[in-house]
Amino acid sequence: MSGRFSEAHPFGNGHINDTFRIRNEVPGSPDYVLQRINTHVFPEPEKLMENMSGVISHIKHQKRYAHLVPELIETESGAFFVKTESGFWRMYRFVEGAKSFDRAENEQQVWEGGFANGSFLKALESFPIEKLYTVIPDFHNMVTRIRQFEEALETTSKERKEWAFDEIISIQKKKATWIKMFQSAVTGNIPVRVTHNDTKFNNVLLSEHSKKSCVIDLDTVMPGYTFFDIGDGLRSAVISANENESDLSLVVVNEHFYQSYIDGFIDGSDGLLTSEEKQLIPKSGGYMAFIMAVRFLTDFLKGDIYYKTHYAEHNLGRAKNQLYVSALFEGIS
Ligand code: ADP
Ligand code: GN1
Ligand code: MG
Repeated sequence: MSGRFSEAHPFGNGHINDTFRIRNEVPGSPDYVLQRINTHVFPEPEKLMENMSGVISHIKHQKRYAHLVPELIETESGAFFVKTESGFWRMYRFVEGAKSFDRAENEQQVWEGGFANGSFLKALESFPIEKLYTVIPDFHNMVTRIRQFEEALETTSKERKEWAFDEIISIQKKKATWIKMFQSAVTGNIPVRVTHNDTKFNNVLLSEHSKKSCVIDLDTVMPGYTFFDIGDGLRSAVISANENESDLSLVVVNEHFYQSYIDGFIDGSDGLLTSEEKQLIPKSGGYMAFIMAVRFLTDFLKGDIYYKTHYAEHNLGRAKNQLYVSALFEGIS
């Protein structure tokens, strides 16, 4: 770290952690990003930081991929986090000349997003997967997510159940299809890889330079399947409005973006994907949008305890949006 603290202000649109940009008042010295880890979501932050620092170091040691992850700042005692009364904190160097977008603006951005996420998998091909902790078990397991949804249905208030009536029915109608897809995918011949697991479009800082974007939000890096990362990218990068949009007439799949994301991802992953993994791509966007709907609705039924929300029906609106997106993808797969 270098320079002198000037000011700190809340930054970005993440749903989980508290993020601040730290301005540096010394010209030529970098800004920093300070984050308080959400320990409700991540009850074992030390393990998460061990995963994250290992993954970042592995990628930074490969010249070709060094730009792909942010630099974590070490404390004076050599740790990558600080635990204080106010929480569990970590810091990165601010990535200059790059920006995160909640919604893609053009095909090139979408391709770069796919390329960055595909490159991330390739860069971690040689990472010793057995060293990773599973930070959130069954994170994208549909069976588990449906079970959590059904438990929430049992304990929620009558009022919330009535509010969410249509979305509850939609999930009940489609759950068997997506459980089946999950089970046949994971019992098929697909490799377990080191995956990112949170490849939402705004978790890529798009660079001014092609193929130099940076993947952030590495909290959930753990063993997973490629279709999680492709699907999460598709559901968030190729739709004309993001998951917060409540006017569904604005929610449309851009088919050019769709193909660009896949092309970018495949180019970035540089020969890594097997034909079985490629076969899952057409279902992956629908799968990930549906699992997001289940998770948003579960959180709504539980009283909005997981995701940051800005108004009372926010999670319900996100669930409605993602159910709609999932159905749109089914229409084109
Ligand atoms: P959350 O887990 O809450 O989503 P993120 O790690 O995604 O938190 O960070 C939130 C936002 O902060 C990002 O969308 C991005 O805009 C910004 N951000 C995070 N890390 C950096 C960084 N190293 N450089 C620049 N911006 C960053
Ligand atoms: C959360 O941290 P953020 O906002 O990038 C969530 C993801 C969801 C996403 C939906 C740890 O991601 O799984 O896809 O919200 N992260 C965690 O917007 O639950
Ligand atoms: Mg994020």
